[in-house]
Amino acid sequence: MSDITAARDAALSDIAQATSPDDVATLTARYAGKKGELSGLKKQLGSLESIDDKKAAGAAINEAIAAVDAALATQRITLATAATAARVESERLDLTEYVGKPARGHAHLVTQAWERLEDVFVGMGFRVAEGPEVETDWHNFEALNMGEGHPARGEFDTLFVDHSPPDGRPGSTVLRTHTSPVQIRTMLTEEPPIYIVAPGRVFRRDTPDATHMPVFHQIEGLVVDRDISMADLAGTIDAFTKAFFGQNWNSRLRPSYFPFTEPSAEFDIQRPDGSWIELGGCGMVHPNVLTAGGIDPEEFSGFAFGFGIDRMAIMRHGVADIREMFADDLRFTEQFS
Ligand code: FA5
Repeated sequence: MSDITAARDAALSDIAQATSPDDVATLTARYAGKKGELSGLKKQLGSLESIDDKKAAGAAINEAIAAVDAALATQRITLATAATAARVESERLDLTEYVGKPARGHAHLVTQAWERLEDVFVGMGFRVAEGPEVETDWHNFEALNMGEGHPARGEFDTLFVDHSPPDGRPGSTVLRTHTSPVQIRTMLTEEPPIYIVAPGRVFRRDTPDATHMPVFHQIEGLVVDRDISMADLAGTIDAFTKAFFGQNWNSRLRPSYFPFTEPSAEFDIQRPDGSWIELGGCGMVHPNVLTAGGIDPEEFSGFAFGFGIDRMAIMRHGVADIREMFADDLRFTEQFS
């Protein structure tokens, strides 16, 4: 009986000193179960002579096993709970900095201008269209009356994409340099009358300065219908200027050149300080472009325009430098909620 008590006490003492769930697992293997040290004592029962002694010793071994099992179970739960608590504590994130200061974000200035532009043009009867940012050379240049080697291609500092489907020629895939390829995609999929605007992101190898970014945004406009004239273009741009900037803002069209429009013009707007800034190009869609879009230039005519959205945003809010909008300085951003 004293061997049984000693074995039980030794086991209980080991269990009490366990410091981790792994320790408990090791002690369970050692003391519990049929192969455990306490069950092993049963082998010695045969050496006892009296039946009563055997019964008493067998009962004492079973009690010892029960006591050890209970101690193991308790220790397992205690240590597992402690381990979980320690892990939770170590993974805790300190969020107190934000408590009590729930700041609501707002759309970026460019997004605000983009959405407002869509609203103004949708209000004038236009539909919103879109096209991919990775374009084929054909849609970005060729179909817009800028065949290979056309000098006007040099005006767009083009970024080329290494991977070159669909025809596999080096340089046949570009990051679109303007939103004008959406004109072609729209003409190829829709019958006139067409009245669309296509806002989107465009890319050029331009060095950032006060009015240029290498990644910027344009909104393209395209109208194709019967008897569309330059007067419709001028009237649309004037109505747009007043709706977007306000009744007191002035704009002007200046003769210019784009391969995809004829005649072409540049659209400038006057800042409150009297200075002018170029916002975009426009003109009557060139017959070659209508033909590339599958439209008969004898039957239909149209106008198109492409404005810089980022420049519109800085104009509207009197921001001196376009780069300010992308510096992510909260002191700047928070002024435009
Ligand atoms: C074009 O991109 C023509 N596709 C516009 C067009 C469309 C003409 C339809 C005729 C018919 P341009 O390269 O001038 O044209 O760019 C148009 C406008 O985008 C500019 O007036 C300017 O407002 C803006 N822009 C051009 N480059 C940048 C730049 N690097 N960063 C910010 N805005 C720019």
